[in-house]
Amino acid sequence: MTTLLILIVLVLVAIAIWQIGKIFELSQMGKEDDSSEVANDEDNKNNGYLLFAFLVFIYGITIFSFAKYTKVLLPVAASEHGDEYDLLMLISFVVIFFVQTITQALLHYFGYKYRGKKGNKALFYADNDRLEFIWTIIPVIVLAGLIISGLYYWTEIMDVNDEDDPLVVELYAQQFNWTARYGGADNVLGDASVRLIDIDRANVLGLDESDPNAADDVIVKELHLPVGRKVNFYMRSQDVLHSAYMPHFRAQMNCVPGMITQFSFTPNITTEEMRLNPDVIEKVKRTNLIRAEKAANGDPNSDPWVFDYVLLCNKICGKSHYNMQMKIIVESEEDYNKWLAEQATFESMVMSDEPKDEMVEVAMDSQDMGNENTEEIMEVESETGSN
Ligand SMILES: [Cu+2]
Repeated sequence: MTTLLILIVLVLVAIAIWQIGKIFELSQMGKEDDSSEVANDEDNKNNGYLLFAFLVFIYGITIFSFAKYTKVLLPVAASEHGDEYDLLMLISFVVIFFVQTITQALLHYFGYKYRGKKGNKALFYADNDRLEFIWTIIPVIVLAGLIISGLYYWTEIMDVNDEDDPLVVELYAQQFNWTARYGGADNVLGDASVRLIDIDRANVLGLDESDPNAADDVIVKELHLPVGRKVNFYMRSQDVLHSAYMPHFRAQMNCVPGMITQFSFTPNITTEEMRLNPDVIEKVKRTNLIRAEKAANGDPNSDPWVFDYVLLCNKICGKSHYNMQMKIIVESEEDYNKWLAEQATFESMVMSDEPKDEMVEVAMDSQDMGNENTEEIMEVESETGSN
């Protein structure tokens, strides 16, 4: 409320100043030479120089951004297609950077050179076929190259097929957490539908208990992937649009309620290896410096951070969207198999009468997560006193 009142006061003050200016202008009318309102050569020259000042400003801010912020970019891609993806990005950036640097300089220089001068008359120049040909054909060639190579990589990356015995994983999105499901020993996902979700029986993903493929499915809250093996992801959403975003693997796919979307990639750098990457080491160091400062002030979330791959939600899906994530661990085939063997199957948790504590925990987690975060947000809101 206070903010609104201050804003209204500021607007009223601005209007008052403007009106006073108007009155002053009117009172000066006829007293002096009216031509003071028309730009003269001196004004045009000053504006020409200001163009150069602006040019220096945009080049300066570009250089500054490169120097200061390139370090926050993602480290090297951890998937096989990632290098191609990054190359495409790099080519696009180089082309845009080159063209914009030159055109901005020309634009501002000509703005200065052909500034208004008393007695100068514009040249009537209808057209020039050769010039038009040049500035049409160059963008055509460059854009066609970008688009064709982009299409080539796109079809390659988006081709989800069953070649090379891919690992099958389902990513299940809901407000505000992720659940992963493995096909189990047969590597085939059992049928599932949101209509079959039974929280009391801890069937959180709505697996079809009559489908024999569902029995050995493994449902987990942490995604483990064997390095060097292709993974086919199948995404589902329970409620609203989410997007499974795995930035380190240069992978993203929307999760749409009522349909299954898919993406495929082969992770090629393990978590342990990535932690030794110089860029990652630097990033961890910088982050932990900030965290140490927070710890000194007694702020929350100040524990030292260790790098991990992460699955994020990249569609604003509600209050706790910002914290909708799941840890991804890329490890050797051996470690992966060991981990998977330790996980309980759907059958042992839900379909049999065995104790199903762990599964209930997963269900409880799913229920709680949103609430916890909601409380956090409300706390932050009340602290900052926003309204
Ligand atoms: Cu989401």
